[in-house]
Amino acid sequence: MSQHFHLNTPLLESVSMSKRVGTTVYLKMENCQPSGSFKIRGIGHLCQQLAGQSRGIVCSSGGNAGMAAAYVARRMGLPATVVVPSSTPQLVVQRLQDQGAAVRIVGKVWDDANAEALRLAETEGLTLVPPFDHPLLWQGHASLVAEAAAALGPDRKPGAILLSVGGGGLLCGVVHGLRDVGWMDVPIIAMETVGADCFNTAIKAGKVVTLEDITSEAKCLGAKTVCQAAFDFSQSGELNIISDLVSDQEALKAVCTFLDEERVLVEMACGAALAAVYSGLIARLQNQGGLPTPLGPLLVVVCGGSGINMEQLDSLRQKLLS
Ligand code: PLV
Repeated sequence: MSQHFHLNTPLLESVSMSKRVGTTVYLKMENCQPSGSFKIRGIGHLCQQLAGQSRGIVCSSGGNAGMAAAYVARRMGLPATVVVPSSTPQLVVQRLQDQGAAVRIVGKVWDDANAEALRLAETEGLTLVPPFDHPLLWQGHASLVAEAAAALGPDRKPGAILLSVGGGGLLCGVVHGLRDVGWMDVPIIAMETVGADCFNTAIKAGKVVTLEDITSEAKCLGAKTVCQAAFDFSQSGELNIISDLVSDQEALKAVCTFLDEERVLVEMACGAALAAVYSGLIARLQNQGGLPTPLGPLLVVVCGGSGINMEQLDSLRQKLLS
């Protein structure tokens, strides 16, 4: 049996969120993972499958995939190189280096950093760890649904699952997890910020498209193109995926409210999902018939993120909320 790198995270009931939504809200606390986000589930699994004999790994990242890759590489005794775009906060670069990774800063957005990671994998013979587009990542991420199902018990099922979408790896993993536990009738509410909205744009266009630029401050949602598998799930008719957007301001306010009410600091990438609760989107979807009334328990994936501290939060507040 190979060892797991991820933890079985707590499933917490949020009284204040439940009051706002009018149904019980459960928080799957992926911020508690050793690397600070859910990414370690998929990346741990992928590295176990692909990097056993590797001379080192290379990962392109907005930050959190890199944190997971660096953590896993350290545990496996492998060197890790993480390529991040220049939009990545210095605190993330420092945290990656503290985790033992060599950090390269290349390009303006994740897509530029990814091109460099592909080149390094090729020229240096390193194992490529993609942040969201790989079936082994989805298989690894699926474990969060199985854990939630075990924690809820045999007779309970969510009325909906709320999560954030960057490149779509978390979404694909949750779909796999829903399939594994027989919950394909549970709708998924897939949130992005305006300006990092490759999934929503693809749905509106009826095909995968590449955004011209990332203009949102939620840099960890900032892939210009959603992975094909996530788009295909949205079109398959196998399950109900509701794609919606919040502004950067709403995502940041959600981060602040979550800190006040749950005493947990998360990134704006995570705030995008939390904002669906705080901005009244769930009720709006119910009124429009997109979600049933009454709604069963709402399962929120608190995806977490390491790219935030008080200083970063203050500067985001000054930039977006003043
Ligand atoms: N972040 C990726 C992609 O960035 C990364 O490299 O870390 N919540 C958090 C805290 C995240 O860090 C990410 C992805 C997501 C949500 C979205 O996950 P995805 O990409 O699997 O949809 C460009």
